[in-house]
Amino acid sequence: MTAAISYEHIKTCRQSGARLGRIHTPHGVIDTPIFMPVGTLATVKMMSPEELKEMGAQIILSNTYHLWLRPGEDLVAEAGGLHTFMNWDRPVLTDSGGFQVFSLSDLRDIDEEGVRFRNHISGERLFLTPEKATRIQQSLGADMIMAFDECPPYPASYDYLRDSVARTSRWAERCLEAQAGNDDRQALFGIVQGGEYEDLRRRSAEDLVSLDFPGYAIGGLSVGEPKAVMNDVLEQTVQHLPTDKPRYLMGVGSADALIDGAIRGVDMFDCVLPTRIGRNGTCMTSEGRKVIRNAAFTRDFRPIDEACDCYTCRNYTRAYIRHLIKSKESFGFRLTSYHNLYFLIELMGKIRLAIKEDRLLDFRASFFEQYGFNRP
Ligand code: PRF
Ligand code: ZN
Repeated sequence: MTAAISYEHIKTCRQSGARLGRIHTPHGVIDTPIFMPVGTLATVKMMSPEELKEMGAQIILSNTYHLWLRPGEDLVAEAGGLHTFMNWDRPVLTDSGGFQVFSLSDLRDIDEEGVRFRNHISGERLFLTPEKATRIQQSLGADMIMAFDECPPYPASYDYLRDSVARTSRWAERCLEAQAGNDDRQALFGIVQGGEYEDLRRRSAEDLVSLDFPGYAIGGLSVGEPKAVMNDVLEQTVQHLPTDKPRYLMGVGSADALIDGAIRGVDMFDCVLPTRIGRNGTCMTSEGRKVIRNAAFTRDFRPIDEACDCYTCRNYTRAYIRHLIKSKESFGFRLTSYHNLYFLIELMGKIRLAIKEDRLLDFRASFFEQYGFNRP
């Protein structure tokens, strides 16, 4: 059996401990640490695959939960899989649906077998299990797929989290069984949970590592806990993960958290943040976030970020983009989404260069200074 992916470690930053590497996948190689734009419904909202390539996106993420409900995994498989269906020939990762069931559906009911809930579109009763989530992801055909986990709300009690971690470990084992024979085509990641408790995180990581996944995700963070808690949990969780497999911090995409995650040894990140706040008229810039809808920009004929050389910043002004966004013109949403994604992709490139040159802590200090510590 050959593995679908492999992690190639290039070097560790002598100043910060961050890792520079590459992940080899069936659809090509990605440089790590990396940010993955989110294409929930087999499209990164407002962006064509050509635009994503132009801005330097190397991999995108999509969602099992949404594609299962619409258009259905069988249709995607009939099209030839997610890559062909959406005309994206670079790597893809799918999330398992665990998190989306908890955040989107109501009336969910968890037991050992799986999660019963109502479809957030039609109200229909549905049931998702580790086996089903794995099979759906096999039909979708992403390069990297995720185990079906429970992401408990924050805060949750120690007793609840302890039982939840144990169940997530049993579910991870069932996902691996459902994945048997498919390992050479898709890499299944285990997801570490355990809330803010050090011993539970450790137990979760050790359970999953003993099952020998080709990659590990860190879930249950960025769910409302203070940033310092996230960084502490990350720091200690990563210690229990193998150094020869990729580590993926799920649902994290603010500029400061990407830097702080990389410093703690994370290789992969994803988040809807850049596209979501972009459609809302907010831009990430080298000077912190700018709410481009604000009246202050009415007559501002400078680019969104004077330090940015993206398509949006080379061609359009704050005043024009503000006008488009206020008029709800889709071109405005496209321009802000493009800029925000470009900003994070460029940031990851700068992080990788700083790791290569052993100066990621210096980079962090100057970035935070310019960005404004309290304006992540
Ligand atoms: N589990 C899964 N997907 C996720 C999360 C998780 O805990 C998170 C938490 N930030 C985002 N996406 N399966
Ligand atoms: Zn720009």
